[in-house]
Amino acid sequence: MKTSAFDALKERIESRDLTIAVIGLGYVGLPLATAFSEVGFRVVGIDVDEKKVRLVNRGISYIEDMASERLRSLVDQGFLRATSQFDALDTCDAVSICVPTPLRKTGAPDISHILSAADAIAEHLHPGMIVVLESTTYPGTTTEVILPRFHREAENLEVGQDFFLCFSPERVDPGRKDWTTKNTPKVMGGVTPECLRVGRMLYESVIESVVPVSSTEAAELTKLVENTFRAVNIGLANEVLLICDKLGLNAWEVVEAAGTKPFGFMKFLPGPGLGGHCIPVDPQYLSWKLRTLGYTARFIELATEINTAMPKYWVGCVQDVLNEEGKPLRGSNILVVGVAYKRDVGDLRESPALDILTLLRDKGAKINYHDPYVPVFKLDELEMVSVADLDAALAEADCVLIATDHTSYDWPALHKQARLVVDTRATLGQEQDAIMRYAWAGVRG
Ligand code: SAJ
Repeated sequence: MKTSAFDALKERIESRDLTIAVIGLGYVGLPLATAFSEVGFRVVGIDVDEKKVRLVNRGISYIEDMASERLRSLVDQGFLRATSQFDALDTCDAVSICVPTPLRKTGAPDISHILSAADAIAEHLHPGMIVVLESTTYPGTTTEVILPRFHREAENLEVGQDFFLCFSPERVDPGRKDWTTKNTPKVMGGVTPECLRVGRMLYESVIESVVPVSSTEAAELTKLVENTFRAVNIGLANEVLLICDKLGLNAWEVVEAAGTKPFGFMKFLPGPGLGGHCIPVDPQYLSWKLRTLGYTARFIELATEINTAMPKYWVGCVQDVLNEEGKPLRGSNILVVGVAYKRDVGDLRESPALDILTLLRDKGAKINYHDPYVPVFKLDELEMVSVADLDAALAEADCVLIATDHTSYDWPALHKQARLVVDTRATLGQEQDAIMRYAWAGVRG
């Protein structure tokens, strides 16, 4: 009797006699490719970025929380290789798509990377193949966008019978060491029950807990709910800051005190705004999809309004403290400490520090920054370099704005060296005010 595609895949997954393609070798794809090859699968990483391909094939990791040694041994043993050529898919029976899903300038989803990957897979789709989309996207992408592309190219192949299609959202928290690809529970939905069964078999060979849901749409929405939960609660934390500003109270003191409640409360802290390529972006995928259905996701819209207004609030704080010294912001030396979107990472994507620097520059301030994780970057057309001598920069600054609380800084020392500090991260703990004033003895005597 002819072995079904399902049985053939099941057998090859169990015997590890399977080559897996991971499309997109970023902070999600490379750890996933590594995890699959560590349990014995042959893995082909596919990325359009030749530099990433070269580094992987030389066993050099460009992901902050992955050691090169781990990568090198897998590459040397022949378990893992990278290429920019999609025809490698001809020898692959499993494909995980881990490509970026940013926003367009209009604020609408940009799933162009998913479409390119889907079209490439469609050209190489063959019986006994399983495809798992991991990229965060709006509900319906898998069945309404990807599946029709596959059917168009391979009309004779039936999903759930000849090939299998699932959605399983990534849950990588960049910089985190305790929760990894292997031990973070993974939600998965299949286009058909057979798709889900095959997807679970494949992923359970490398991930400790796979959480099945009833459809790919449910899995797509689950991810968006996770990140919308964070964006809305961070928006609430930032509104608590605005409320405390009106009441003359310290927002961190209040939030930390609320955080002592052992149940029914989850602590989020005020900050400079919302950064990263996930939390500011993913909720927009959900609100965009709902608008096409004639519904306004009001919590998402309100959280976005508050979070995106924070850079302007903090620049206003700098203006106010300088004003009390009789100094205009125009012409003042402002040092921004930390520009990455969150502590202990070097990622600048959507970082609110960039908005703060732009606002300061547009108001005529002389801007500088220091960030050990970001040696250089472009602010529009202006190339900015992290100041080499932090002590000297602190001495010259009329005001310091702390935007990212990297753990490498000696915060009490930095505060002592600064003349004025506007601290968006309460780096001295909640007993301090967000706006600190120090008479610098060396100047005033
Ligand atoms: N932020 C605050 N206050 C807070 C928490 C965060 O202002 O209380 C800011 C951060 O500074 C940062 C932004 O919000 O600019 C996003 O922070 P994040 O901690 O959510 O960091 P991400 O985007 O790197 O990672 C998140 C994951 N984070 C956590 O679960 C803690 C998780 O939501 C997703 O797995 C991941 O995005 C993703 O890839 O979707």
